[in-house]
Amino acid sequence: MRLAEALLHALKDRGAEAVFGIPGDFALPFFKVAEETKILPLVTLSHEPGVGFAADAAARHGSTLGVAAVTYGAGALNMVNAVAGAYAEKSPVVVISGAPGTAEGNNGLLLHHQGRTLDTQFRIYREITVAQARLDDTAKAPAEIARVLGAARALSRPVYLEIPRNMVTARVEPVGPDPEWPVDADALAACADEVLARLRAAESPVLMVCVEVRRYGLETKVAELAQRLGVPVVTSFMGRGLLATAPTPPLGTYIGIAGDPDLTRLVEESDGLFLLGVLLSDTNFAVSQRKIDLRKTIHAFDRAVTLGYHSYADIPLDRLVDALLERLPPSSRTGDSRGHGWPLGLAGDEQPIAPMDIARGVNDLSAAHGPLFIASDMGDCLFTAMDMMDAGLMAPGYYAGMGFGVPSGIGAQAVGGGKRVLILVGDGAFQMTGWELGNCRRYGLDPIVIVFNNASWEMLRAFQPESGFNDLDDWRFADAAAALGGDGTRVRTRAELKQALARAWATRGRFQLIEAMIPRGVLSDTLARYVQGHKRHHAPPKD
Ligand code: S1T
Ligand code: MG
Repeated sequence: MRLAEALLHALKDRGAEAVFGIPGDFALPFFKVAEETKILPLVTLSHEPGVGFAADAAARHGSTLGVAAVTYGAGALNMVNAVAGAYAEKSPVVVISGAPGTAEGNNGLLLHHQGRTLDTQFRIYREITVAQARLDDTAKAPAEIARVLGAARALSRPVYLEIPRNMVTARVEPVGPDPEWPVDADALAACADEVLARLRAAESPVLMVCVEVRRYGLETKVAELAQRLGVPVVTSFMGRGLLATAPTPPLGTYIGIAGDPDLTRLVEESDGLFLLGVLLSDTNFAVSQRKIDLRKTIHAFDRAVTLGYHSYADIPLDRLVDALLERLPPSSRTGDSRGHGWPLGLAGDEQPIAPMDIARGVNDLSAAHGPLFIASDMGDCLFTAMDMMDAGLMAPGYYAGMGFGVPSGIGAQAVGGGKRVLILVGDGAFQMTGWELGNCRRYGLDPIVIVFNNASWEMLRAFQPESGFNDLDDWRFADAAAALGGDGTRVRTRAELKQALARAWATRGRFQLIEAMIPRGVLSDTLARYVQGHKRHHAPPKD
């Protein structure tokens, strides 16, 4: 079969659900095969950062591979930030880049889209992907594809494939299965025994879950594990949204000083904290009320399990969870569930809108109609989301890059069987990638988009209130919605917000944009506490 077909079949066999992309002349042959064979649906967007975010979102949403296809140079290099974010947050995005044909570099001319040398792009991507291949050899291509996709799946990080344009239709054998990754069964058994012994010896064990649990598709098993262990479950900040639809959802999200004080105490006073798939990042742990002694935790991450002062290598998370389940009898115990009620009851009055009002309004509708999957950008919208019911949440909670919200929501709905997604985004982030909404109509997508418009880079203002550059202009995003194929409403009061939310929930078939005007300086409670916590940690020394 043709090389591009072999690759597309390999992606589909491994669970990929769509190809997101923007073509260019070096990528036209690949896009032609993708469109004509229909092996995977092709979703084109407007700007490569959006392509990267949408592919990342598809990976996060389906616990599978996401696919981003771009052209050489101008396209691929335009997507670097999104792929770096996927690397940081462990999302297995497969970057497929078109490239000059195998003999095109030989005639002495510089080629368009060439940065420094013809290898520049490959070398840049080597830094932000875990495996790479240039598919320039028909005999080797199938094994190279299996090796690279295998690495994406085993390590749950991005990978890079470059296809010289004359190779797209070259004949190759089909792609075989992923190569095996070594696991020492004895080490796995010893590790599982030791983890259980540690947990049993603890007086107040706690299980914290984070993104790897979702990346490896382990939510159902981990919910079962928590029940059998009989330990309370919390998510990290980055893991927010995990197990949201489990029979016993987590108690809540650990955000140190910014979060629920009881939950913070539970985590920080635990003598058996089991960090399952947890990123040890500043966003997850820097705002601790009391410093957590990480040497006393059990930490499973990146195929290693660390207990105190020693580590087991080559322990995949799924194998660890299986080994723990094998050692524990089923339990009929029902665990502690989210005890703290969600804020409900948005008042329909003439007061201006604060972020918490948006949480209330969303929760009122979620309580009535069932919660939606949430895609959030960085900004106060993400901190506000900590008070929202969700059916899963994705956000750049660690990498903290802006621009993720809108395209990731589009990506999630594109692969989610049409299930509606709620997108939360600040005005600053909307300025970056909000235009991608113009692609919803072509693909029949109808997300609900709430723009937290404070005409401000408000998070930055919170850290540095004296700087005038954080004042943004008022862009009137709602007015642009109709031109982009959706409906837009700008709201200033809680009554208007309530009405707009109800209308958005009731209207299907077009994206619904609610531009919620929030006065500058008004933060969610969580962000206000988070900023205080950070300022305390990073305060300059007193003379
Ligand atoms: N550029 C990109 C791509 N990502 C970033 N996170 C930043 C810059 C820095 C930055 C923040 S927060 C923030 C910026 C510019 C302001 C966000 O403004 P807006 O989207 O309107 O949200 P809000 O007003 O709620 O803050 C971070 C975290 O470093
Ligand atoms: Mg803002």
